Amino acid sequence: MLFDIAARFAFDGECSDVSPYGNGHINDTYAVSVMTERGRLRYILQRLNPYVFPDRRGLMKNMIAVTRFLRESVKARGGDPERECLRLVPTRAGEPYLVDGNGDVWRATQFIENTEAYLVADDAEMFRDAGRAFGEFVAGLSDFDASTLFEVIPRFHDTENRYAAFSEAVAADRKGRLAFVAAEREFVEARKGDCSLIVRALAEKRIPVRVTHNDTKLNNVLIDVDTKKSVCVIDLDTVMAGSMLYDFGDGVRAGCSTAREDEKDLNRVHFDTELFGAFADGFLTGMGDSVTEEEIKLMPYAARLMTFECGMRFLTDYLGGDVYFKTAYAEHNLVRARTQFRLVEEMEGAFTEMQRLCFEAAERVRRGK
Ligand code: ADP
Ligand code: GN1
Ligand code: MG
Repeated sequence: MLFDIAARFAFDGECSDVSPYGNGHINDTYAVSVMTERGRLRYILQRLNPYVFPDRRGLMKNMIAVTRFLRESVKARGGDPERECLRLVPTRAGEPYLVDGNGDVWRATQFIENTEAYLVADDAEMFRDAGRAFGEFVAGLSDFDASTLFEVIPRFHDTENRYAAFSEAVAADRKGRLAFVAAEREFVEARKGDCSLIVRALAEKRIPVRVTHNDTKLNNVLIDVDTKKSVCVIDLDTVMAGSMLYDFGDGVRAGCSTAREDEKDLNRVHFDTELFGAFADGFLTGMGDSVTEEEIKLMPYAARLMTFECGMRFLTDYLGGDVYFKTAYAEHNLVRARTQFRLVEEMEGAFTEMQRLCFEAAERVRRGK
């Protein structure tokens, strides 16, 4: 069946292998190998998650428009568009993606070789450069008209909305799991007031609406295995109108931990301020001079809030029966929620230092280092 799907894409040769690939929580991702006269070539084949993305046609329209635009931005700055930008491989019928007999949507992209998606950064330099790539991504789309993008997941980073979903999951307690999460529930409820921070700043126009990635975890940028430089921002499913604070905050959430997102031993999970400073520096460097004072001021708050939001989403999914994120075992979402809350606690403790690091990074970038 997978070979039949793969055979419908205009790959450069006969498909010899299709294997599950990567660590994404949402789509079904496969690496496809094909034999060609020049040797083996690889592609990425993905079935888009129908539960998470009801409007997969809108999603693909966004991806097509965004990659087309980014390709030009990469060329304009003298980069290599084949490595620094995703390229969709059309179907043999000439369509940009495939809809199968079940209504499932499949897409294929060129495999960007000699890169890796990291779950944890090797060091601060690697993470600084990931920040640079995510910042450049936002800057590269600054002239893209945000109003032309479909809102693939409505109110995706509207944390008030996420809190409401959490409260509904608590009230429904669909799987009888509420009894196991008293401490986590209390943790979330004590921070209800934080949820308005970014939505309100956007609504009051204190910060600009930008085209943002919205899912800037470290493994959504491919890193060159030799140079350790970030080559290509991937996973464009959630590119929508948003705030740079979402991208900065989510990047910190995912990358400033000393452990993996699903580490069970919380003694290993710490918020690393050195990584935070490096990411802030990289991100602001990548964004260039378009960043505003208010955005800079809110960056440390956004880091805390995006981490809190993600923990709340994992907990909501745990209560709702693991219908959204892929899980490998029954407590997986709870384990993930706990790591996020541990990071939030530590960020609360380190908050003054985070503010200092952000302002220093902004100063450095302003002075051109
Ligand atoms: P998900 O939405 O499920 O996270 P992604 O689009 O992020 O799906 O893809 C999952 C993983 O597949 C990535 O983390 C990365 O390891 C790998 N991947 C995706 N696209 C490519 C590509 N074009 N080249 C190489 N690896 C890729
Ligand atoms: C999901 O798709 P992936 O695995 O890169 C999720 C993000 C979460 C992240 C947590 C569309 O990202 O929002 O922050 O898991 N993506 C979607 O690891 O919900
Ligand atoms: Mg991903």
